[in-house]
Amino acid sequence: MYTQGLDIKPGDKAIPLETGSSEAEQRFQERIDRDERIEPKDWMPEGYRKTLIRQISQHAHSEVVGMLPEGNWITRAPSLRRKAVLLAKVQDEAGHGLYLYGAAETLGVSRAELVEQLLSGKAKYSSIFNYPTTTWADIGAIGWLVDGAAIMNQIPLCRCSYGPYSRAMIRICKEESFHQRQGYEIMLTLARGSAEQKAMAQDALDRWWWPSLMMFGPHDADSTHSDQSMAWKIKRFSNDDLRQKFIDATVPQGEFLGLSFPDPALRWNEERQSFDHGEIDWEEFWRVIKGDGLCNRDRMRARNKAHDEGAWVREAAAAYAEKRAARARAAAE
Ligand code: BYC
Repeated sequence: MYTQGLDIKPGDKAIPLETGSSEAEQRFQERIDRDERIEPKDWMPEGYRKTLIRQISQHAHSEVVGMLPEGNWITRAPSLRRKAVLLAKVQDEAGHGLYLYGAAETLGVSRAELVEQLLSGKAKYSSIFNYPTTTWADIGAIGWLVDGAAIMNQIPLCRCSYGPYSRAMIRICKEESFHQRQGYEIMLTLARGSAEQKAMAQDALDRWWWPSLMMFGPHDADSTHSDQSMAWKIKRFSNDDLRQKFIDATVPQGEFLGLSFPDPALRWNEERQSFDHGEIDWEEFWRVIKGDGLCNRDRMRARNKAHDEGAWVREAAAAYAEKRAARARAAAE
């Protein structure tokens, strides 16, 4: 989701609301207001470009780091079918990372620079991937809840004002939808299985519910970027609105599973036609984001190791590309 290299600290209203101070900015905002897509070669305010690089790269990093908790279960999936499906899902996440790095590159930043920001710990990625996957049911809970939250957050991004990001999101959302279903199917199988399997599903829901709600970001009042991102139509809904939509869609799914949610304040509000819920532990949210979650250090170690061990592949690919280019040059002479 983010490059801290851009120096925006939580709590800052760091990028000022554009007030149409220049003619170009005013024309830009008019294009946004008409729901036109902004393309890479179009003029854009520097703040718009930086906001997109921050969000798209944070998103790309999340996809790549997100492969780790699930990758942990590929060798221990309970059947060949489950293993094949999980492998495909984890490969999809790598693909999402690639589309998103590609979209960020259209804004004039290199992939190497973005990856360096992740590996050095400067860049943020989603808080959710700093929690451990301790049982097979966690793979079900991640698909159901984490991919479910991702879809709720990402469907509106298919209408994001920046063309390359919105187009990448269309394909990503289709794949996320398959991911969500495979997770729910695992939960359903466990919930209808033995008492021990049902207990495992309940335990996974207990551990993943609150972190999934944190994926939507801080309360609107504490969200640094929402106002400007909504004015630019990068974001179409606020963090709290999307979180509420996710709760309203997910609670009936949990009830169908016969599981209970770890929130005693969760109840249907007839007047609002929505679920009331308890307060998120924001202290935990900020602690995880700042690098002190259960798995932050492990995740960074694993990504750095993979990067170092992949150096020969990057070198070989660069040498091959150079050889082909030299051959093409020689043929053209
Ligand atoms: N975790 O002003 P706000 C996936 C940061 S991948 C970490 O509201 P914004 C999947 C935020 O960056 C899931 N940091 O920010 C993959 C900001 O810090 P800075 C990733 C968070 O950008 C594999 C500060 O808090 N999805 O689904 O307007 C397998 C203030 O927040 C988080 C995306 O990236 C967090 N949860 O709104 C399965 C979607 N929340 O930058 C699934 C695209 C907030 O000022 N991103 N922060 O230092 C977005 O939609 C938005 O960036 C957010 C945050 C809604 C997440």
